Amino acid sequence: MSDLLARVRAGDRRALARLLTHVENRTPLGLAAEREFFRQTGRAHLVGITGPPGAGKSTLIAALAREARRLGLTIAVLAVDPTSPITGGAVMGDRIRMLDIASDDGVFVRSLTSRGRCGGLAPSLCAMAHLLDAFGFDLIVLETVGAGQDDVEIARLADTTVLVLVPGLGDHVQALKAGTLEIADIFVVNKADLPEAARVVGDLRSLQRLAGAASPHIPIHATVATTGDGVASLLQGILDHRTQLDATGQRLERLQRRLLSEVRFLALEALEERLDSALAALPENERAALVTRQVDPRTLAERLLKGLRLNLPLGSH
Ligand SMILES: Nc1nc2c(ncn2[C@@H]2O[C@H](COP(=O)(O)OP(=O)(O)OP(=O)(O)O)[C@@H](O)[C@H]2O)c(=O)[nH]1
Ligand SMILES: [Mg+2]
Repeated sequence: MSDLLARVRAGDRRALARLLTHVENRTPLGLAAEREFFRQTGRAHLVGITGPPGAGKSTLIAALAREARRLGLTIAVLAVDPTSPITGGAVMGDRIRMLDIASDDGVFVRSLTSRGRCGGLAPSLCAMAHLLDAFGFDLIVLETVGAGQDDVEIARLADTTVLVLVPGLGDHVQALKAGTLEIADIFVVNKADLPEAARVVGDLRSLQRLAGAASPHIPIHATVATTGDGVASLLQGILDHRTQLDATGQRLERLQRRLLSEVRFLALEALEERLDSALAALPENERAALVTRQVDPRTLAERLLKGLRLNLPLGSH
């Protein structure tokens, strides 16, 4: 089995694909690989692409991959595909297969579904991204649907977070203001071939004006992912952001924050599991005591916590 690790170390892409599955499923080999390859990470630039369902994220990433190859950069994509029939969204692999880069060794694509997964999505994404980083990809792109808090957290796992908006969201730009807009380093207004696109750009501009001079200026790129219009400039924007992070020392700051949130995800997940099994094992008389008001929830919660011994191993060493 460690043969697989050796093949990955030697740059074998098929071995990489297999090892990623081990990492995703958290098999003992996957966990061992996670620990082993971590030291070799830290070179890749992580780009999070998030936005509402059907915004064209996968199409855009495929177009970005093609541009990246033109510049000689290798690129790996981790897509959390909702495989939703409503949005007309196709899985990432299909988007890539439509392009001439499908058989290019410098492009690697993996889709994850949230269905039937073990553990949370974010820790798996982090672990898989680390492996791709260690393998040597220059860019690692994470596609997530920006709908809930989880996605905001996933977006925080990137060096550069790109928020994709599209015309036809109504007052969506306003609605997004609260959570998602703050995480963006770059705005993309995709489907710029549609008539309403200029309005979305305008909305974003006025939102920025309202936010005032104190808040960071966030570049806005208009793209047509289906034709590739504006995509070269978007890639340049992403690379410029990277340069800027390096120049201001923010890259290390973000890296530390990102790794700490990874630690938090893992610890929280283990805690939750532990708590859930303690709850499941709660004797019937204690459950009944709650209902009969002999014990209050707070006291019982304290008792549960006391009972938890927190030396939790997170997989094999
Ligand atoms: N008119 C127009 N259509 C686009 C553009 N980009 C993507 N689309 C179309 O929008 C639909 C959804 O594209 P996807 O790339 O699958 O969108 P997505 O955001 O990845 O979708 P989910 O992963 O399901 O959230 C497809 O039919 C695309 O062809 C664009 O720039 N202009
Ligand atoms: Mg998609």
